[in-house]
Amino acid sequence: MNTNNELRAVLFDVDGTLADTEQDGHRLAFNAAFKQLNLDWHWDIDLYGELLQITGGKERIRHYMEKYAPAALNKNDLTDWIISLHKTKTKYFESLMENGSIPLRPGVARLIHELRQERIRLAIATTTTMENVTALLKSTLGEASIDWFDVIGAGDIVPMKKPAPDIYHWVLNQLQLTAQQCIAIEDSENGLKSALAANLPTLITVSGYTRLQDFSGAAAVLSDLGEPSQPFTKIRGTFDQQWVDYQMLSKLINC
Ligand code: XBP
Ligand code: MG
Repeated sequence: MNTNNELRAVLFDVDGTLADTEQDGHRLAFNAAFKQLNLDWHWDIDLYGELLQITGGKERIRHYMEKYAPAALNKNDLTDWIISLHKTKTKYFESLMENGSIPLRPGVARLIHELRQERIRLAIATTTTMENVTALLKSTLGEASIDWFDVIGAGDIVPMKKPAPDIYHWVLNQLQLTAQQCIAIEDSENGLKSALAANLPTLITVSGYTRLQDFSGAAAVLSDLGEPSQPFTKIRGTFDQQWVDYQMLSKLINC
């Protein structure tokens, strides 16, 4: 194994990694869209945790219909209907973000600022939509932060969503970097599988819905990125640091 790779870029997942957006963000947005369309669907916390196995909001809606509301599948414009329902959901999610209802997770802002100072390139590789990414960045880091990311790979830009590696391949190609020069930061098993399939070293910070998932192959598994005043809890990995910084990420890509 080559052990002198130089860290050139950090590829951040969004949902569950930058912010814990699923339970009190996306889930509420889905339910608000169902209500607006007079659907008697309600995704409670437990059901949403089950549905999160399917990445992509449109794919998740279709999966829900197949399993719990099959009668609703017999629309002759089903695909367009799902797209329209998802657009409504995205509008609700954007307004939740504009209200500042979901903060960044511990250590995220600190690490982003530090990486910028170290001239390490930043990128995003996410299953959610570009609209949701920009809404979250604007509400937490300010409008200018969108330009801090050299590449933002989001949603339908690729044909196959996580756990397929497509989004990470796309981002690496846009960065013109090799996987060995980068590290992915993820929160879920689907995200880890996607990043590993693209040969990316991957750091996991578990989130509300993912803490019991299988993170085999991760470079390290932590409670979060940590702060000097609020060290992370180490779940798996052999290192002494107590918060994630540029030096720790540089070591992790040479493990
Ligand atoms: C998590 C997802 C997304 C969100 C919902 O994305 O799977 O589908 O749950 O967002 P990430 P959309 O890769 O950032 O963890 O409804 O826009 O898909
Ligand atoms: Mg995620």
